[in-house]
Amino acid sequence: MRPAHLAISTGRPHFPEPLHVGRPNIGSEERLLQRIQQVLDRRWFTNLGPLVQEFEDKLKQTLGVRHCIPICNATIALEIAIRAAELKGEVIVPSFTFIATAHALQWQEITPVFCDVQPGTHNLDPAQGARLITPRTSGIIGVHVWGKPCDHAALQQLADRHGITLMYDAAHAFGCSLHGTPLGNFGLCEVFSFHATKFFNSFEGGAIATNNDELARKIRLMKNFGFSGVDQVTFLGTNGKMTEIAAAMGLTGLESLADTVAVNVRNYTQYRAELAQHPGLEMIQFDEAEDNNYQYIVFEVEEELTGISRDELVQILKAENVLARRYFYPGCHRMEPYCSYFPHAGLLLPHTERLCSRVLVLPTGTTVAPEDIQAICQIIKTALACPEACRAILQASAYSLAEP
Ligand code: T4K
Repeated sequence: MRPAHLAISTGRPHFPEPLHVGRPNIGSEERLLQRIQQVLDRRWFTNLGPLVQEFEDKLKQTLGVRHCIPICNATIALEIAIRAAELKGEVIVPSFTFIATAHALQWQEITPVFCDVQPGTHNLDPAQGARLITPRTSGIIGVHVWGKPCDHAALQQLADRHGITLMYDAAHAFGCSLHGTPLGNFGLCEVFSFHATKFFNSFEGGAIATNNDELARKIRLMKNFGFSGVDQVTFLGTNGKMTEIAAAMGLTGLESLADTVAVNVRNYTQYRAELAQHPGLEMIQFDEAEDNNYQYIVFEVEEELTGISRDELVQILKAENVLARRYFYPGCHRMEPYCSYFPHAGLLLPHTERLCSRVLVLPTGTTVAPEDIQAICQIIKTALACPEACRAILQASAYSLAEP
């Protein structure tokens, strides 16, 4: 059988324009523009303006947490949280995460010690974490990958046993819960990302949620150069402030959060109905008793069953103008500077290595229509129906994973 209808055969992509993972959701453009007009009229653009304060209040209410401090992005938020928590030496983190988690440590000359993940959840494995603790370990940063909560009970127990700090990179996890409690309430603090590609965004942005008043006090100082009064600096600080325009976008997005999640659920359900029964395509599952944001459509591609690799599927989709992603390929431990520091780290990370070669993330969000998903699934099904022919065409053609 030949893949007669695929672009790798015809040269004509199904989608005339690229369909991206991570296309931003906007909410009401009218409300956003009203808020931006107010910002311009007020001529108060940053430095804890009224919209940032309102955003902070709404975030706190949404999460039911004592403090949720808006920051210019989640990477700076992680750096500030790490410094405020006085982490040093070594910190245990997964390698299966966006590079920012590791960089936020290394930037402060703290060594990220890469821990493997559990194959079912894609989250930090507490049992391996326990084996990585040394006298230099000061903390653990769990990452709620895809918004799925880490095994908090086991990680907290581990941290308590060794007298070290537990915090979370909750970049993916706004609007998600564990045992009915919103993420943002666990560990010493949790860091959210409101980057444009997140289901809820403030163009760029992030926030640090904590129930610890003293930590919150330090974070507020640190994100504003350490200023504790006019002309008075009492702390080493940086510029982590969120702008009014970012808060305008965040406030607008919060108003339509439930609608955005509803679209994500619809898309998730459609992908699952179309593809999840296919041997070798395993879709990431969420605990439906919890709140989930369903912002990532994640499949694991098992080549032994599909006959086609994840990377070949990405190439086939790319030819059709569907820009699927291979998050978090190749894993932090295979990127600089970590691969130079720890060239053999992969030996301790078998599940991470396996996931990095199998995970396929497909487009979702409010810009993706049901008919788009139907077409994407049809492309995948066609490719899976004739893997050998697809591979032969790919090998003989110019299609590649390299950037255009
Ligand atoms: N921790 C974790 C676990 C994270 O996942 C992240 C961020 C962070 C920490 C750090 O948070 P921030 O400091 O960024 O707040 C993207 C995002 O840039 C990054 O924020 C996100 N994780 C990561 C998972 O995805 P890339 O390298 O994939 O970005 P890029 O430019 O390739 O964009 C992704 C897709 O989104 C493309 O297909 C294009 C599309 N896109 C992107 C932008 C910016 C749009 O359609 N419109 C846009 O405005 O990292």
